[in-house]
Amino acid sequence: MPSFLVLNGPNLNLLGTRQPDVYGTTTLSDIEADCVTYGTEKGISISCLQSNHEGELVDAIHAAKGTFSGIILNAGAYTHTSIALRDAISSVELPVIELHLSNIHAREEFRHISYIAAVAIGQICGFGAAGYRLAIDALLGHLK
Ligand code: CA2
Repeated sequence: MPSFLVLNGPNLNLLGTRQPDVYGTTTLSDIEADCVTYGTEKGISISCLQSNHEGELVDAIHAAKGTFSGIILNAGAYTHTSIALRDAISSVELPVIELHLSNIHAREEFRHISYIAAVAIGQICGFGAAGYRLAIDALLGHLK
């Protein structure tokens, strides 16, 4: 059975509590529960982790090697800054889908740059919480 890690970065623990106009009203717990439910329907084991700390995200990516078939990563603001996350992804050689709730290309210019994009198999952005299901389908399709 394939197993996916759904990894969320800084401030995403605040989802559903503030800025609903940008990030929607769904909480991270809702999203994580829905990922597990959708994974079960598709025959995928899903584990979820959120951290506000760059090094913990790096550790989670390293630990995913040998445990998970792939990673769905919303790196939050670290997307636009973190060479460490990019290097971690390159080092584990696991398929990674870059995910964002908002359309980062339609927002401030600093969000148009992603250090993750070049080492991800693809990017999903702008579909809100529904993007996580899209990412599960995309990762599953990639592995088949
Ligand atoms: O659109 C996304 O998913 C982002 O990864 C979210 C990040 C942002 O820095 C990226 O550019 C795009 C920010 C997450 C902050 O989440 C909050 C949720 C509720 C209230 C405040 C922040």
